[in-house]
Amino acid sequence: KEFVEYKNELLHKNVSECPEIPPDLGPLDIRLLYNTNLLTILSQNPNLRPGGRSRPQYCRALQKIAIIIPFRNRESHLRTWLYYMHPFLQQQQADYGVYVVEQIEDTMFNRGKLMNVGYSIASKDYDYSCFIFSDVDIIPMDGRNLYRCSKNPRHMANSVDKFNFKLPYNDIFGGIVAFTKEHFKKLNGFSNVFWGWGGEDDELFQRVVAVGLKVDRPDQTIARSKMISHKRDSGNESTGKSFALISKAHKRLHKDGLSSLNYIISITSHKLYTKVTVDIGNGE
Ligand code: UD2
Ligand code: MN
Repeated sequence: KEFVEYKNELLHKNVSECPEIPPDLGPLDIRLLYNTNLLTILSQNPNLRPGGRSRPQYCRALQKIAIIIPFRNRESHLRTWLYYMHPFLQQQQADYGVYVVEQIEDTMFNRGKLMNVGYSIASKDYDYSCFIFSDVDIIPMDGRNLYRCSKNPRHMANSVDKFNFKLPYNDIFGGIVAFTKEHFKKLNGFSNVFWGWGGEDDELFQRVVAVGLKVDRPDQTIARSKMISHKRDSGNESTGKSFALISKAHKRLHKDGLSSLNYIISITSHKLYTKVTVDIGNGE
């Protein structure tokens, strides 16, 4: 078996590069009420490898993409995401892996810290060059919306139905963001100190600015996406502390983030994704 894998690797190195723009992409019919189950998704994605990995068979992808999803108690959203996104990413000829980072314990949710954990685990798994940090509840409506990194950090949730396909404010940086490995390291990842809802995304934007980078956004027509409607989760209330934290973002940049990450972890390889289960504490 190992020999077969080794041979496959060698063969794959020799196939030609994939085109920058994959063929046959267009608008998609996304119906979020669709209720599916994991077996259906599995049968519709026969070529997935363990841990929710895939890569194009007949060409070599230009980027290796880790998709990091912060998660707790959103099973039905995750099923919907997997149902749409595995075919979507394969159609885009992506070389990718899906990492669902689940916070156990019913302490306050910490989206930023979960993203950092996902980055650090995925980096050890494969030679990823691009990291896409995505909420579990956003589904793109057009195949031409390439899930890729670009020259600058990219905000990809710039055309969500919930906000009437507009930016609710100029510097919004939530929902889905894509970073090259180099850029994510440069800004020391997300802050780890945002517990509860809100602010971690705005802080990340401040970090991008502080290290002198600019933000790209995809074309707003092509980037149209749906967010599954939901209430605020319990355990993810707003603490009201974000605003004060963000105003000091630049002071924490180098000491709070990837450089100060601590957690207790277990990793399970599911067929549709790699589940990273973490205890990230409660901020004390
Ligand atoms: C906005 C942002 C989101 C984040 C949040 C503030 C957009 C489109 N979205 O979304 O990225 O910045 O505000 O923190 O700008 N989650 C769980 N379980 C929980 C709580 C959260 O799995 O109990 C995960 C899940 O992936 C979810 C994400 O965290 O999609 C963000 O939480 P949200 O969906 O409640 O936040 P929302 O929709 O207000
Ligand atoms: Mn949401």
